[in-house]
Amino acid sequence: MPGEQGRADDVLGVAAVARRLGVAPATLRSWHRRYGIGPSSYSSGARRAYTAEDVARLEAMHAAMVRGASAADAARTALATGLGASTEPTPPSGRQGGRGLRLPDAGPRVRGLGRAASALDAEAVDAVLDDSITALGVAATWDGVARPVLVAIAERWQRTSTGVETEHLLSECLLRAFHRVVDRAPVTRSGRPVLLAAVPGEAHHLPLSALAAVVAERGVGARSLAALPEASLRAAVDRTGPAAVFLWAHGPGPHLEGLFTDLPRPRPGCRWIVGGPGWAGQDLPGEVLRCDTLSEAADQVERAGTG
Ligand code: B12
Repeated sequence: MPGEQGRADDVLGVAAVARRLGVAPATLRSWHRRYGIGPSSYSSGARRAYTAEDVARLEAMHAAMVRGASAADAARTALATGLGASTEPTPPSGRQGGRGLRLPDAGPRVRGLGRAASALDAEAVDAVLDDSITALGVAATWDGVARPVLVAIAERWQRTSTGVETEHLLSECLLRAFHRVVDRAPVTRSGRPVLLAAVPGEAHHLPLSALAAVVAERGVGARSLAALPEASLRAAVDRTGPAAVFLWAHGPGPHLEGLFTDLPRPRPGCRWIVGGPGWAGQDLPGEVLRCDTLSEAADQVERAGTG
């Protein structure tokens, strides 16, 4: 059959292979440079042209990473076993999550993410996150894959005062992964906008980005604004007239209880929702709903935003 996959003279360019694997072209170039896994007949300066065999090897590497191997281990496995390579990841080399991260009983995705983040391998982190989001969705990726690693990173920092660079790298990759979801998701459900923001001065706003991505997956249009000074938060509520406002607070603060007093009250009514450990013990107005989990918050925001 003409155009059949796998013919010996079939070659693909870097963009086509990247699309097929669901990674960026830059990732493929970097795998080639770093791990020697690329087009078999390549001379410096030429365009990369991948044969079916080259693509099969890359697919084996990608599958091994997704199942928990580090990029380096996955490349070694794919190169060593040749075409038709096993997609089993190389067993972890003793460190369950990379450089002393404690991840007991974690599955391969969590360990893979821990290792990639510890190695500061942003491309591998992106690959694990994108694959997980495609397979499981944002909420399950946040709760079941990303959060365990973040918690382990924080635990290691308390134990050893090391790893802030890992925390920063993983945070940046997570923010980018969530933004990619929001960018790709069309708004399919009409209604008044919802406003997602972190409380003034709050630097920990990853859960807010996760929420924005889950809401986007559900087709609801949201304005996500991270942390705003109080006056800007008031202006944002005033100008968008939202159906719901979700406010995230990680850290506690004396300013939190009073925050609602000065916020405009949009007409028709607005659902006020808060989340995050910062709200614990705060005496909130009766109209404010507190959510403990990402899914609960997403359900509330979705209900208000579509209904
Ligand atoms: C990522 C991170 C950062 C990132 C934040 C990036 C970003 N844009 O958000 C960066 C690198 C910027 C950062 C900086 C700092 N951080 Co920090 N950081 C974290 C870390 C690892 C995760 C934060 C997070 O996203 N938590 C959410 C999830 C992962 O936590 P969780 O417990 O599983 O979540 C619970 C709930 O929040 C809820 N939940 C989870 N997700 C969602 C979503 C929704 C919508 C809802 C409703 C609920 C919900 O469910 C869980 C069960 O209760 C935490 C550790 C931690 N465990 O939280 C430290 C942590 C918050 N940071 C800490 C510190 C000290 C700092 C720094 C001062 C120093 C440092 N380590 O770099 C700076 C200060 C920044 C500042 N200017 O204030 C301390 C705070 C200690 C304290 N009590 O004050 C922590 C607790 C680490 C620790 N163990 O010491 N940090």
